[in-house]
Amino acid sequence: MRKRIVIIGGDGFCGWPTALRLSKLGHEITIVDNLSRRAIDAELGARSLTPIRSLSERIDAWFDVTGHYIRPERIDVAREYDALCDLLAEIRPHALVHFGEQRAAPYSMKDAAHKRYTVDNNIRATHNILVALTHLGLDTHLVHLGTMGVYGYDDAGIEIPEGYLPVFVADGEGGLHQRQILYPAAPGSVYHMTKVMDQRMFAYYAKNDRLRITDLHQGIVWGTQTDETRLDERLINRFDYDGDYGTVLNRFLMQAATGHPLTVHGTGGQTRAFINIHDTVNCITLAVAHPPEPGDRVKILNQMTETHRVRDLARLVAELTGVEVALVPNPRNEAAENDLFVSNKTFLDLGLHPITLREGLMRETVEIAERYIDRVLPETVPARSTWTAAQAPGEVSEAALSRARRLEPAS
Ligand code: NAD
Ligand code: USQ
Repeated sequence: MRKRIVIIGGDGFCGWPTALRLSKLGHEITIVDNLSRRAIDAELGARSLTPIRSLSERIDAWFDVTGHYIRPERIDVAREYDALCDLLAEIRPHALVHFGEQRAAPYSMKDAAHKRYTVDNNIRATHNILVALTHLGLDTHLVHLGTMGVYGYDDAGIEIPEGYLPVFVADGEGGLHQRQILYPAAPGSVYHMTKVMDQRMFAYYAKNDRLRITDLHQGIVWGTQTDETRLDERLINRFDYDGDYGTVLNRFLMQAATGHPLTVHGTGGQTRAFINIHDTVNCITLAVAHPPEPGDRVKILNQMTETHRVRDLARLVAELTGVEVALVPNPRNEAAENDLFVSNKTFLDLGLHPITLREGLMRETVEIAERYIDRVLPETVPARSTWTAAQAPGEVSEAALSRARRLEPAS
């Protein structure tokens, strides 16, 4: 069935390749974005490693290459509620995919202004969407990109279920009552905290207004290109590597390409969940095709394919590329070591064939980084945002940097 789909945040790293895939499948796509991510690059003096085109150039290129039209709408969904309502009333979408939030934990922890911006933007964006769908009486399936980070990394010693935890409550008279509760939240940054708050809003609107909601608890995304963004240079996806927005594996792959020592925070004992950008797109396509029924509780799916410890990833990348590993101070207030076991049963049952960390894909990502090496802004690499005054920036020592410079091949 051809669906009308609104993609909020469709100019971003996950949103752009998702918009292209859903458009290729024949759906009618509208991208809503306020281009705040591009503005934040300007604020930080950073930029995507890959030379991304403007949204209108991207959309024209997609039309040239495939004949599919994507409609762009510049709306700030956190602040322009009326414009959002007008658009949704006109389109009456079958599905709305919500990527439109400030998504970097380090950016959210910089200072009071960035904490406030992240909360204001993310909570208002999500609530505006929920209230607009409710008051317009739309039967739209809302698919939200949440995060594995809502569960926290507390070494629970159990497999993390998909959102809900069965608990047994003693009634004091010898009886035990089973309940399903949202898995206890333990966010590790102000950004992650907003995703916890999103969850509560979803639970309320699913119950009170019978909205159909899928919340995807996604792990760390790595890679950059998908089958669709690869079709034309003008469709290239963004690749963040700076200390605020670069996620760990992409940072390591880019650092390897430039001969920069890999910036392992602390001991690198943090275990995290990962997913390649190809599977992000595959999972969202599956989620859009399988909405819950009105009146169902929020459908929570863990969108990840594997877990890895940060220092093991660094070792893998070092073996692949010969780059040095540096243990730097951890700018974050997080457990130094943790294990992580996660269920991703629903996506496997829906037919996902997970793409796991493969040398080929890592090599491809390093090659992309090598191709655009001239665009690297070295001053943006260190992670300087600290969680509290007790942490220090994740900077590589001058000695390790000059050792790495000496090892660089002569050009
Ligand atoms: P991104 O920053 O590249 O994209 C987000 C897009 O949303 C940007 O284009 C931005 O301009 C837009 N946006 C932000 N606030 C908006 C607003 N108020 N109105 C309209 N548009 C707005 O981020 P991404 O990496 O594509 O992540 C997308 C979603 O997936 C986020 O919600 C994030 O929390 C989640 N997620 C990302 C990752 C990851 O590793 N990248 C992992 C897990 C979950
Ligand atoms: N890390 C390093 N070195 C670096 C960068 C990061 O050791 O150079 C470590 C961090 O200390 C952390 C881990 O790697 O322990 C992951 O950091 P990250 O920046 O890759 O991921 P995170 O901040 O958790 O955020 C990213 C996305 C966010 C998403 C989240 C999914 O930016 O939008 O929600 O991944 S998850 O981690 O599963 O919650």
